[in-house]
Amino acid sequence: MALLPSLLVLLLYVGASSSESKICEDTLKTCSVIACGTPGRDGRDGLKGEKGEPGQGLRGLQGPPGKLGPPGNVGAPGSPGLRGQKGDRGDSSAAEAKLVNLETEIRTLKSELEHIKKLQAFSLGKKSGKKLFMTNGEKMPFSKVKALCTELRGTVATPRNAEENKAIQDVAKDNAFIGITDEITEGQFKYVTGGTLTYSNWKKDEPNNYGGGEDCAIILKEGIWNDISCNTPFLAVCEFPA
Ligand code: MAN
Ligand code: CA
Repeated sequence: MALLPSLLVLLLYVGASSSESKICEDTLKTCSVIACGTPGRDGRDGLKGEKGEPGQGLRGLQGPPGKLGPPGNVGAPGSPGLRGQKGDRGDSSAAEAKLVNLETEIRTLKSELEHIKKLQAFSLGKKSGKKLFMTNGEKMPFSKVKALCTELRGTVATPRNAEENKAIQDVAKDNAFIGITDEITEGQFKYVTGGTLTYSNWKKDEPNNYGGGEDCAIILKEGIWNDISCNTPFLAVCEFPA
């Protein structure tokens, strides 16, 4: 681009002095500016031209891979792993020592309990293989007798034969409730623990359901039975298994 003004100047100059053109035609090629007359000094370098079009040569080969990039960000935590196996048992020697002590203590207590039971049975005149009948000497309605004997893990004294009848008579020494009633079906006495009577020792003309309200029974001092009101208080006698 900067060449253009220089060329224009040159052309103007050629047109203006045709007489000297021949000389200059030759001179322009080889001679100095001074030989041609009055040309000015060279102008300054022009501005840099625009980038030219790419050349027509073959494209070069692909270069080697670039350098390794920077490391990426830290990823999210993974899911929890599987549960590990159960660990070994701890030291059980202390627990085993305690167990041995407890076993010794239980043996001692059992032995002492058996001894106490024997002493109690002896003091009560209890015969081996026979039921134990006991009274606290209190009189109360039949429902209370049942509740008291149950609380003591026993049942209401119930004579199942002449021998037991005598044993209860001896313990009571007074009129005492026995474990039979006809509360379910009038006139049909049954054991309160269940079942129909297999032994009885009624007084003559009893049970008579006197006044229409005698569903319980007592053993009289004489050992014979009478039906009576369940609400009248009589001695409580309980029985415990043989
Ligand atoms: C008399 C008899 C018995 C009855 C009582 C009630 O002793 O009639 O049968 O149970 O009275 O007190
Ligand atoms: Ca009666």
